[in-house]
Amino acid sequence: MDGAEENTVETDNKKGGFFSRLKSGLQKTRSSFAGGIDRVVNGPAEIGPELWQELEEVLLIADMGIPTMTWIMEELKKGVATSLIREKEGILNHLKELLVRVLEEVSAEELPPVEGPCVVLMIGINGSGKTTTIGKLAARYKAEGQQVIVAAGDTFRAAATEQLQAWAERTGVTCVSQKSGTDPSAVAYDAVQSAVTRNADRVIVDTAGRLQTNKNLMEELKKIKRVIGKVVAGAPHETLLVLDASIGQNSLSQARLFHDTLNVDGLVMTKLDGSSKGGVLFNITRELKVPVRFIGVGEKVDDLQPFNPKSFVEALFDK
Ligand SMILES: Nc1nc2c(ncn2[C@@H]2O[C@H](COP(=O)(O)OP(=O)(O)O)[C@@H](O)[C@H]2O)c(=O)[nH]1
Ligand SMILES: [Mg+2]
Repeated sequence: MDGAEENTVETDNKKGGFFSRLKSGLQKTRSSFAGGIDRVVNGPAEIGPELWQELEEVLLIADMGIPTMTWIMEELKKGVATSLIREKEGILNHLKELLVRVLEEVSAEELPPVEGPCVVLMIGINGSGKTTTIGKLAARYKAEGQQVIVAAGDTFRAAATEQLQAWAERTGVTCVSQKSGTDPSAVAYDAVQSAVTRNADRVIVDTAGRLQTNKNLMEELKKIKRVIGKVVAGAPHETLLVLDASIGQNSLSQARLFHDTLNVDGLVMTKLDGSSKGGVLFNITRELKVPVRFIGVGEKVDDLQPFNPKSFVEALFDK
């Protein structure tokens, strides 16, 4: 652990258990993945084919995916060949460094300052956690002193609008909505327009998530993007794809579809608390070259955390 990392973890702890919440949120992945690595490294097999095979299995069970698993295994073997890794215990540290490297290669850039409201578009399939994440984000930005407007762009299901309204009420932000069945781009347009008029700092637009293979949905989302861009130049400033970690590798093909059509800027990985397949996060980052911006580790308002590669890997392996 280097100095900077120590510092992060320490600050996290001072901030009232940010790190320990991350740790407990990752419980299932921790026990299958970190626990599995631990068993292999402390098991009877010495460095060699048997040990490598055991490690491969652990990586695959955590849904790391074959390309990422293969890369990690090659790097570990290289580490042994160049004597960077001299004993089994060295494998763990090297593995941690590799995992951080995967995540940091595509780390998120700070958004340049925005003229007028910053517009965030949330996309993803039904049930991935869009509306919940918007509620959590709204609360977070409000606490930072921002004036936030949320837009009920999932007009496909009446319950979706009510759900967002409930979050808005609870967090004390404005919700712009129209009756169910309205063109979602009209709702988005209204919300961004009203943010300009009121000088609001941020607009977060919810969207529908009927099956991603449905071409209409992609067209609908593209239209929302276009319409928003007509109100505020450069908007949406951020398009965030929300993915459910509990579905593991299936979220990669989903992510590809959305990214190909809509050019995703960042990922929100939800339900890490209910998943033992958290390893998928490494594979998606590496395959898509899109950074994870936030992770969801529970259903409560403060169960959304900005993503930090070092803290994430540290929390996965922390005893
Ligand atoms: N355990 C857990 N549940 C979550 C998380 N994020 C969302 N959910 C739940 O997932 C379900 C679907 O979320 P919702 O926001 O309605 O998804 P949407 O259809 O994409 O808008 C709800 O029951 C949420 O409470 C998370 O990080 N952890
Ligand atoms: Mg929703």
